[in-house]
Formats: sequence, C-alpha cells, structure tokens
Amino acid sequence: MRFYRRSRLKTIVTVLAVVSVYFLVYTRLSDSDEGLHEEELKIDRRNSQNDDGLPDADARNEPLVQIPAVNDEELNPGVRRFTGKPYLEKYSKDVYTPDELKPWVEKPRTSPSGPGEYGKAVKINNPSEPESALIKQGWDRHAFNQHVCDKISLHRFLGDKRDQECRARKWRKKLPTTSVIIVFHNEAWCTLLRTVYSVLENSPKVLLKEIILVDDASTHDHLQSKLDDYVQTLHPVRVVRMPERSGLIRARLAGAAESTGDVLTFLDAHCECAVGWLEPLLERIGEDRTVVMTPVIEVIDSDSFAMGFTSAKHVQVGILGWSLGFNWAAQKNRPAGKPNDAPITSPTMAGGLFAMDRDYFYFLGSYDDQMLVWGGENIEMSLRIWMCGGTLETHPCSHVGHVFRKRAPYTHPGGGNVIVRNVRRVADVWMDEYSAQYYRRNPRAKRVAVGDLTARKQLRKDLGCKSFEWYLNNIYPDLYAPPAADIVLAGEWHSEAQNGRYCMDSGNQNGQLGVKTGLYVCHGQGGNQDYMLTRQGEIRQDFVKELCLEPSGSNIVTKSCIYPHGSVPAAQKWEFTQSGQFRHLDTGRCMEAVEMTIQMRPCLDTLAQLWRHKALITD
Ligand code: UD2
Ligand code: MN
Repeated sequence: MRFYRRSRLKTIVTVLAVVSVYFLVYTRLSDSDEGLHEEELKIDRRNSQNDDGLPDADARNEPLVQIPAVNDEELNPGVRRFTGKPYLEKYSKDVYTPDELKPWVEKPRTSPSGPGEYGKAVKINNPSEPESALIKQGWDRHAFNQHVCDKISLHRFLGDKRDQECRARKWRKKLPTTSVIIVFHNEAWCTLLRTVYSVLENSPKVLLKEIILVDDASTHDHLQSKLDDYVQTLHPVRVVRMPERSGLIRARLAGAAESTGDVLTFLDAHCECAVGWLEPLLERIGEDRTVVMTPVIEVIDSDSFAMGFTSAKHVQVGILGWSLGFNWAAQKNRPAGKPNDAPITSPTMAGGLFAMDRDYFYFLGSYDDQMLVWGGENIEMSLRIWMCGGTLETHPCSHVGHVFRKRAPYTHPGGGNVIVRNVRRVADVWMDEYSAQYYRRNPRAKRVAVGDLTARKQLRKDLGCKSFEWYLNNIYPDLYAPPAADIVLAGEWHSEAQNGRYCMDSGNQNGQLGVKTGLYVCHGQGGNQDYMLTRQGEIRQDFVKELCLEPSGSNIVTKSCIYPHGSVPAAQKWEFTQSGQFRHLDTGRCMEAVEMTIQMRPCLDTLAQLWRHKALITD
C-alpha cells in the first residue's frame, strides 16, 4: 500500500488509521534504534530502595529531569502558575498495609487452565463452518477476534509478572484518589467489561473513586439498556452518554467533567489492568502534581488475546516523527544501575492510557475540544505537558494491556480530513517555525481547514510555555530537522524512463529498515515519494523515521542515518550529477529504473538512469 495512493476519502481514513495503529503495534513489538539519550535529558538516577521498600528520602524527592522553571515569574510576568500542593508529605514514611490496599472487588477464582489465563494465547483449531462465520463476524465488527475474546473469562488472571523491585515496593500514604474514565464507541461486550473488571479487581478501594464509562453514541444493542442494567449492580461504575457522536476527545472531556476523583485516569475500552497497576501512577502524581503518568502499555494480540509483559529495562518510550505521528522507541543507554522501579521520562505518549491530576489537567488546558473523532490529541498533550512546565513519565511497575488493532472498526464522520485537521492544529499552535517541517512533508495539509486557533494560542501564552526548539533540544534531541542550508534538493524524483510518470518511492509508510526502494506512479503528495538530497550526499526520507538510502546488492534499501550523530558513512554517499544520474560514490554505480524497481548498475548514458527533481507544491 502506498501513501495516499487513491484519492477516495474512505481509503485515506483507512490508510491513516492503519498507519497509526501499525506504528503503535509494530514498533511496540520491535526494538527501535531511536530514542532518548538520558544524559542529554539530564536524568537524575533515583537511588535504589531501602529496606522499607521505599526509595531513600533524598532520591525520592529529587526531580527526574532537571529543567529550569518555565513559569518563573521574573522571566514571564503575568504567566499563570500551578499552585497545587503535593498530596504526599515530603519525608513521610507511613505506608499502606496490604489490607488497606484491598481492591474494590475480590477477583473470583478462575481455573488456571482456563482459556487465556495468565495472558496465554487462545487458538481455535479447525473451526466448524458456523464457528468460522462467527469469527469473521467478530473481525468485521471489532477488528479483533471477538469469538476468542468471548471465550476468555471477564476475570482472567494475568499472573504477577512485575519486576521483583515492583512487587516488593510499598506505597506511601496518602495517595490521591482517582476516577477512571473509559470512552467507547461500539465496543465489544467482552473487551469493555474485561476492562472494567480488571480495574475493579486490581485497584485499591481506598484509591478508586469511580469508573465512568462514556458512551460516544454507540449504536450496538448490547451497549444500550443491557449495559445500563448490568452496571446498576456494579459499584462504583456508571455510564455517561454523549447525545451525539463526539469523538474520543470530547467524550473524555465529558467524562472528566462528571468525575470527582483527585486524579483522572483514562483508559481505552479494550484494556486489561495488571496487578498493582494503579499505585505507582498515583504515587508519582502524589509527589508532584505536574507529572503526567502512563503505565507500560502491553500488547494484547488482536487474534489470540495473548498479553505480553515487559520488564523494566525493556520498557519503551514514546517519540514522534515529522508527520507528527506517534511511535515507540527503546530507552537509549539505560544505565545498568537504574532501579527497576524508577519511572522514566518519555517525550510523547500513545494517548489512550494515562493518569493526570485533575486540577493540573484543567490548569494545562484539558484538551483542544476542536479536535474531532480521533488522532493528534496525544501529541498535542505531550508537547503541551513538556513545553508548559510539566513532565511525562512511564512507570515500569504499572502494566496495562491494550488490544492493538490493524484498522479502526468504526466510521470516521468527516473523513480523513479530520485527522489532518487535528494534526494541523498541533503544528500551528505548538511547533513555531518547525511547523514548516510538517508541511513540507504533508504538502496537502494546508488545503484542510484548521479552524479557529485563537484560544489554544492564548493558552500557550497564558501558561508561558517554552518553544518547540526548547522541546527538541531538551526533551527529544533525536528528532532531526535538517537545516535548510543542508538540503540541496527535496521532493519527488521522476525517472526519465517513462516520460517521468514514475517516481522513486519507498512503499514504506511505516518507516521500516531494509525496505527496497522502487518506483510508483508520481502523486505529488509527499510521504513515500519525498526524498531529500543533502549537502552531505545522503538521500534521506524522514516522514516517520530518519532513513537513508544505501545499496544492498543490486537493490537500494532504507537504513538508519548516521549523520548528524556521526559522520556520513561511505555507503550512504551519493552524487546527483549534472546530467541527472544518482551515482553511488563508494561503488561508482548508478541508479537505474528497471520496470517498477530501481537497480544499481554500471553508470551508462541511458534514459533509465536519468532522474528529474520536482519540488512538492505546498499550498
Ligand atoms: C491511540 C490511543 C487512543 C487515542 C488515539 C489517538 C492508545 C493505546 N490508544 O489509538 O487512546 O489516543 O491513539 O487519538 O494509546 N472512541 C470514541 N469515539 C470515537 C472514536 C474512538 O469514543 O469517535 C473510543 C474508542 O472506542 C476507544 C478509544 O476512543 O475506546 C480510542 O480509540 P481507538 O482504540 O480506536 O484508538 P487507538 O488505540 O487505535
Ligand atoms: Mn485503542
């Protein structure tokens, strides 16, 4: 599938949804070579815990990231300041007893050999014809194997697979309470209810104020009165209904407005909280209300419902690319001595699962309520948190599973433009001059109406937020914006072979390594056909990740760029000759269009080796 191959809106929506979900799933499963450099982030290591199961007092109260105060009144007179006092006293060592942390509902015993117990996969071998039909129906409706989902107990036990340090940890008094807010549109019964029970059975009664299910105008029967009746007996759960389809952003806002806990904890409607998931999140917020916490998001396989489990040192962080899409990356250079129960900072969050102090949520501008349906809000919030004085962290002791789907199972009122519009709102409000990086790679975005941005720009001013450049320098230095002076030519590369109709194309909207470069009909929409030739001689494509072209045998494949982290390796050096050939300096061979592929061949004076550059039109 190529990026923006067809013009039909539906296809664009599907492509965007698939792309985004694919980023989430694929990169979640594979270790990436990008990520945070902890020294660059100036992370103070927290000391290991004492015998009392707590980190020692000094380490506990040291900030994880040494960042100069953003809202310093002398620097920014008139800026709004967050004055919320921490819930936890600085040096208090009074901890909860296990009894005090009893859950709302005791998990009923399930048979250890039952389907899916301990997060094991459920496989249906040789399904009968009716069973196959049922399986297909489930996939069609929910984009996961609902039949398998239905076979697994709503109370399945995932086991306690936390790192030893996490299991041994004690939690200080008094933690803030939380409301759990779960928004859904046409969610399956099994996933929705398993999410609810996993919260009830794994959250201390003293900490869980309520669960609010926000129905975003679902049309499925089981989510109407059947759900209301069921929930009647399920304390402290209630249902809030949106009068019309509002999208997940407005639905979350409605849930937040209804809730009463100290902290808002958002979950998607197809999650499973593991034992001890809540206390770590609330402890960090208890220490500092400007910290926004995410659990480790574990993959629940959409076919088998197997749930993975990540140990502290393999926990990934959230990053972003110039398409403003979310991505996962390994923590870089994690120091050997870093305690397993210490939270790690993350440049972005996936968006669905996080906990945030209620007052801080509103202080920081809750959500952009002009964002519709799906997408972009997670990046907006991540940038806003960091740039306006907050901190975004993942706690390796907190684990919540999420069913990652390969497509969105619901309609997208407004079509693909809604996602572009949401993302444009992020670019225009938060990226300063760097928004040009987004538009250069998404030339058609400017044609999509962005709506009124006044309120969000004012918010940024009122909060005295830092610049996007500050974010790049301090929070995510690995996102590289090649300086204009280094870009010799950027845009499409038309092969002269067939009257310039075909362009160099990565066919690689997921930014994978080792993907062969080929040809595809030129579409003028950037994405897979947007390549930069740099002064250093690289051919770069960085829509999702920084990729550089390198020959591999007779093919040309995507590799990680070395520059600017090191000097350009010989294998990544190209010359674009006066006559229009791409000559590889190290091997002296040239790119040649061979049917729909591009091959490395001895340089010859043929049309098939000639390339014409065309800049992308950005208005
Ligand atoms: C990810 C996030 C999701 C959200 C999204 C970007 C995770 C694990 N998931 O995509 O929470 O931040 O990126 O916007 O981080 N829903 C509605 N109304 C709608 C559309 C969706 O209520 O119009 C619900 C939906 O039923 C689900 C939640 O919103 O419970 C998130 O939607 P999703 O699961 O399709 O998003 P996902 O996980 O692909
Ligand atoms: Mn989801």
